Amino acid sequence: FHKSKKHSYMKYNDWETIAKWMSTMASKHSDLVSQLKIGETYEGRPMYVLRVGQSSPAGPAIFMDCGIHAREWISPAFCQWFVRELVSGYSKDEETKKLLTNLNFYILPVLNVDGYVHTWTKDRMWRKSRSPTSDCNCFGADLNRNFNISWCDIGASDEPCSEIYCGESAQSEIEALNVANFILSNLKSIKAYISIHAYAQMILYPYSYTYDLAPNTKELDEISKGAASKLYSLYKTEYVYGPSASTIYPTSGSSDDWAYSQGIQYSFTLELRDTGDYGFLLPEKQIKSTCKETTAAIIYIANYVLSH
Ligand code: ING
Ligand code: ZN
Repeated sequence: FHKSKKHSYMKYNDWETIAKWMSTMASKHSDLVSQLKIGETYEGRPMYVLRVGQSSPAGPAIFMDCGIHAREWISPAFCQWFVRELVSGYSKDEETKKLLTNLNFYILPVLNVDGYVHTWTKDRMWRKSRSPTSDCNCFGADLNRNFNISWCDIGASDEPCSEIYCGESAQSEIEALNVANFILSNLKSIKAYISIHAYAQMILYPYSYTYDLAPNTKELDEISKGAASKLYSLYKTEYVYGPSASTIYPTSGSSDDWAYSQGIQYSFTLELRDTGDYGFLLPEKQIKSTCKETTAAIIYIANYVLSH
């Protein structure tokens, strides 16, 4: 027997608290929120997506994941904040109501659950998943190098001990595979893919695996510009935006490139605060402002997607 901690939007919550919060949201707001299990992690923990919206499951949807990298704690905090924002906005804000009437959000608050638990219990700076590798001393693959797109080519490593280890094969990691399968089974409805990371203050769009420009680069750049300007309007937090390869660094096997390769034209990765002062250890004092400004950016993207 142990008591689980109290959930707070202004604090970093451990996995058990987040899991409990998810089922509470789904039961308290059953008209708007449902909890879907998309599979289990390597260590056997459930992976849950919250579906938020009024429209039938076949309607247009936006998929967003948080916590693909374990130590980026502000990312799961944002997904939780955003779900609350949608739920509370539905009854008091016309824009949110319109969004939720016409589209669904599929929100995965913690993608890399095993890694996240590891950062709470053993190593705050853990990034990867927790599966065993061919090297008995090293665990885990970088889930953002494990997707089936130009797998283990540029900006990834085939060394199991590397922080950017691509894994044994494309989608060898059950967490990446579960996400890919969920997206594929809802491919007709998913219009946008958004992956939330930290830190760097950037809005990135494909490609990561090549310096070539994606076919709709102009449009992705316009959307990013609009989103960055909405974000800036709250607390003057400056974001840069552009194609991943040239704006941050080239990488292969990333989730946004994979989603894009499946025909999801609006594919983004956000790197939240900060630019390195605190890095992954962003103080809880900054959760509220970070989540508020990020919400403005995501709502901007959602409105764009809905009207196109
Ligand atoms: N940064 C990302 C990483 O996976 C990234 C950068 C974004 C790569 C989009 C590819 C695509 O390395 C962090 N902070 O994890
Ligand atoms: Zn990351």
